Amino acid sequence: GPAPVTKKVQVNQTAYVPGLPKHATLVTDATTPQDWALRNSAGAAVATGKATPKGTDAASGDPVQIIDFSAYDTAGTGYTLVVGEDVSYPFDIGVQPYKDLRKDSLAFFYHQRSGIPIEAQYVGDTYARAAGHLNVAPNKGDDAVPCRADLACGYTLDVRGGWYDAGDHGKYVVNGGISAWQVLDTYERAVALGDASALGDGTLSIPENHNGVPDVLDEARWEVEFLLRMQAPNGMVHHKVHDAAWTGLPTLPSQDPQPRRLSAVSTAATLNTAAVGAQAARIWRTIDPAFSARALAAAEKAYAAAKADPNRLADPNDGTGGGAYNDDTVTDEFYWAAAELYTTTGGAAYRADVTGSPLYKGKSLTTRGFDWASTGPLGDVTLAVVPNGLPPADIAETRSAFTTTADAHLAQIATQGYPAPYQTSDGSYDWGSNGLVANNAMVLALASDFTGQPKYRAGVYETMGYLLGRNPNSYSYVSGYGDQPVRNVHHRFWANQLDASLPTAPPGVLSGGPNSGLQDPVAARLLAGCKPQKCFVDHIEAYSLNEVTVNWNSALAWVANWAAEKSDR
Ligand code: 9MR
Repeated sequence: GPAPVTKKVQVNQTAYVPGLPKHATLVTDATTPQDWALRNSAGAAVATGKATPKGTDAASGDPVQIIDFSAYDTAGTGYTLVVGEDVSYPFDIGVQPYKDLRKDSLAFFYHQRSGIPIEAQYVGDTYARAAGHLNVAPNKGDDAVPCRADLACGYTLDVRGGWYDAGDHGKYVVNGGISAWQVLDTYERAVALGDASALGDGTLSIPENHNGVPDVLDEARWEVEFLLRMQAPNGMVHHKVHDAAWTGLPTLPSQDPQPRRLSAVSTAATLNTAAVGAQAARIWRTIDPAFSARALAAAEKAYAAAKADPNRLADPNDGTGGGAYNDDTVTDEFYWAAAELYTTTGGAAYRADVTGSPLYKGKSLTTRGFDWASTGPLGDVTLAVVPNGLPPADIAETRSAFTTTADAHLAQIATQGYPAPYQTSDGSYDWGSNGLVANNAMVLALASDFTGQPKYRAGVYETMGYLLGRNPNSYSYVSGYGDQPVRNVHHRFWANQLDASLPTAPPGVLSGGPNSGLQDPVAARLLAGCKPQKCFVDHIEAYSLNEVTVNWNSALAWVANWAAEKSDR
């Protein structure tokens, strides 16, 4: 692909929304305010001004000034910002990219489906591929997977289906859970607090788009069914299923020759299935009562099993052929599962577990954000959004925990050169920082829903701007969006960088983003000494920086759907 370009004028490469603040970042050693001009697509200056010096930005190390062109509000395409000889990437003033991204970000999940052919009629010839893991040689099926030899479970499980986690072909209950939950919550939040009319049947290009059920639910159900299949006879749930050994890049799902293996059950996986099973049970209560009942029975059985076996932690060293996804704190998974079960059933025992949890009323919300290992806030979202029988004062307190955290995000953005709501204690950027940033944008969005205050809505689009190009690397971290999008994400099929006959990622896929831990050999070789936000390279082998996963795209999809819904307001 083209050589990477780092601009001096960093913009959201897709669109600034009419009526909202519009900011860009100028990288300059100058200490006096610099003159900028906004040019339209014909090259005429339509606005000018002076940038505001901000000094050296902590997260990027860049000396920056902020350009504020909020006053200009004429919709159009092909605008650029110009400072001296430096010209930004072009951008729109408009809303269409957010409407497109709502669908493209959800389309990712169909591409990631296991156990079903990905058909050209839905994705075009470029992205069509054969089904993976259905026991068609050389592939091994997921229909009768034995446990790892040392576990000696004495049974096999049919765990076909679900979504591949990421660039690999593993399927992990811990991580599948948050991802399915967030896709489902995109719908639940729209029904409860917003507008679900753009999420109906026929809105996505998937096989189920004429079955009378909202497509976003059909897509999530593909994963929920998998989470239910991972349940052992005793109610505990297997942590994950994946290859016995890592495969190389590229490898199509249907060409993966490795044997498949179940890892041990874990309390965390069991609670993920309990949480999502309970959530699915209420969503499908009238749509498909039989599925709803099956999901609830599995969820209740899982929760009881987890309570009886509360410390069965996943093995941190079980990382051969798939990720470990180990997590040594499950207080948050217990809280999340209890919150979902209480919301669905109103049961007194679940209620006691919710209100008795140390995490109750938003106590686990942090400015780092939530992820597959810290799921307490998912329970808070449900309790704050979906009608339930808790005291109104408690629900109000939970909601105010979101606005307090959102205020901290806005305060941070105000200090930054590039708007990335995300704070760790030491300033480091974690593996999957873009997923955390997107989840923090979800907190801003919920604060907007709860209060109606415009500052939170503006913060969501500012954050989208960071993900879509206003960052020190001049990358849109979303494939297919902007003039310099990521093109070489870590993926075994979208491996065009290694094999020109294979595609690049389809539009709407979020790269993991900067990771100051430099946890792969390419990152270690190319980025020693990098400032946190600059620890990034668009390289297919840089799996600790540039992989894609279901949990990061579920965060993107949630926020993109919110942004699309709110863009016309
Ligand atoms: O997203 C996960 C990140 O939080 C962890 O730090 C990292 C190392 O354990 O693993 C990430 O998850 C990967 C998983 O283990 C395997 N599939 C790809 C995932 C994304 O890189």
